[in-house]
Amino acid sequence: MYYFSTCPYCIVVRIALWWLGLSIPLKEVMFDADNANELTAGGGKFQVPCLRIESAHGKVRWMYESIDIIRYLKKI
Ligand SMILES: N[C@@H](CCC(=O)N[C@@H](CS)C(=O)NCC(=O)O)C(=O)O
Repeated sequence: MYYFSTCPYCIVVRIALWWLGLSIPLKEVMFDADNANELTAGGGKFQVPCLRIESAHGKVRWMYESIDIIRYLKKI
């Protein structure tokens, strides 16, 4: 998940991750230009939180809204 530490929406999702006992790779975008470029190029805009979801078949989806991300995480 792409995030930056002072983003309140990211904080909510990170609390949900903790609550759900999930551990996923976190990519910081405020100080890491490579991560920021990856997010903008892949997802289409610079907005966090953004969850990059890769299916077993290799299909990639970029999910932006915090509420949608939390709903998705609760189901996995
Ligand atoms: N409705 C979105 C709002 C996300 C949002 O506003 N994120 C801010 C950071 S807190 C953002 O990425 N802004 C773009 C920027 O800083 O350029 C959500 O719930 O995820």
